[in-house]
Amino acid sequence: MEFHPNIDHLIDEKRIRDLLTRRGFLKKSALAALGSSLGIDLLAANPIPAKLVAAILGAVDDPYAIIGKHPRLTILNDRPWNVETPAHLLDDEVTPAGRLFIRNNGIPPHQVDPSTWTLTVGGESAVKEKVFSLQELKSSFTHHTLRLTIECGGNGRSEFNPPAKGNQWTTGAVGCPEWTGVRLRDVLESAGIKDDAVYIGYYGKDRHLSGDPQKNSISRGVPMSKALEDESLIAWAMNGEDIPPMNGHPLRLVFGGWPASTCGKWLSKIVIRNKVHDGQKMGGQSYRVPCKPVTPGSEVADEDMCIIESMPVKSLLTYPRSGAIVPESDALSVRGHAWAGDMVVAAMHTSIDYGATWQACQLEQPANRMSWQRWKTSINFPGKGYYEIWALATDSEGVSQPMVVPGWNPKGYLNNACHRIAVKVV
Ligand SMILES: Nc1nc2c(c(=O)[nH]1)N[C@H]1C(S)=C(S)[C@@H](COP(=O)(O)O)O[C@H]1N2
Ligand SMILES: [Mo]
Repeated sequence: MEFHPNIDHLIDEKRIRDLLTRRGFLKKSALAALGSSLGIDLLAANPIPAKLVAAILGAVDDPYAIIGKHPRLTILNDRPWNVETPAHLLDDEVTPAGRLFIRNNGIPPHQVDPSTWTLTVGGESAVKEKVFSLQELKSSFTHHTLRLTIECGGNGRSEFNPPAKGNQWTTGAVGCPEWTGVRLRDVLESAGIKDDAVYIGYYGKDRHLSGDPQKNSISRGVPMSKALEDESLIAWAMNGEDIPPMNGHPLRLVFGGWPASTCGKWLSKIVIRNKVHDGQKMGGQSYRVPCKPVTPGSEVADEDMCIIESMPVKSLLTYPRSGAIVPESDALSVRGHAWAGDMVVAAMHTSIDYGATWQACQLEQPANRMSWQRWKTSINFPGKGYYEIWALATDSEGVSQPMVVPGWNPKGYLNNACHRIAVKVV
């Protein structure tokens, strides 16, 4: 049993219908015709019965089949694809392929042939340029499998005021799959790292939205210190299978805890740089925030913007889903995940009185560094009524999530405010 709380970011049937009609996947007239063939007025139905949503999606060019994702993910944009995951669909400890968000900046490569795919390692601070086939990469270096949390720097953008342009991510541009690949460090060292190396940059095989083959959609990177960490991977598998096409098949970089924009998909080249990498979306306002706090709504000069590195502490409440109706007699089991960039999460709390009082939760250790951490608790409500449950994580340096949207910035990055869900106790 569920109700529809207005604090919700969740996609419900109404939002699916709105999305379909607004985005032109399905015209209103087609929806009406489909509805009458199913014996129901779909335009009036609110919510659309869940089992009909699949039928509706099947009746159009199913966007979820095209992108290979769970049909309840939220499509924010289809050119390029930007798709996020409602919090209650992120309940698994290891995020399944169908539930990992998509953040594309350009057009993914159409035909990927792993047998001819190559990775070039070069750049002015590489001793020599090296080219690896996928097979050589797999056979030349030790394999590592790690759970690494990737989160878009713009996750949470929709809550900034004044609003920030860009994909209006709510809470779902995050996931923690299990990645298999080789250490970036091992591969860089095989090419040789010159003493003046300070940064790496990546290039991928997706194309710029304009179609211009000279332009990259994105080409970012990380400082050498991050590149050389044990957990920095060049991965070809996710959850023991090929990486899904929209998430970078056949090869991608994975840096846990940093903006996922550093995790180059459809990876074809890595450059070792003697300066901060200057590829597409490294400069200007992209993936950068004001170096000093600014008044909401200000314009900030490019030279006053700093590159985002390790992401701040954050958590999600993944069970129950917002809108749950709970019997008064039962204690409610609540759970979610928490993560803290390069650090670990040291404590987790929940509140049912808008942050006035907090109760400590059980918190598990990460499976490995930079994996999100499972937290759980049991809540006894003082009586019947409407409640919000707030989740608050604290990192190993004692820094907690803010309860309101923090640090306004022009592009709406780094919103790590507490996640909230609503429940009714009856
Ligand atoms: N080649 C390439 N790599 C890319 C991107 C892209 O558009 N092209 N998007 C980046 C951004 S901004 C993010 S948040 C992550 C998203 O990873 P995902 O789509 O697998 O969730 O990929 C990063 N790597
Ligand atoms: Mo991103």
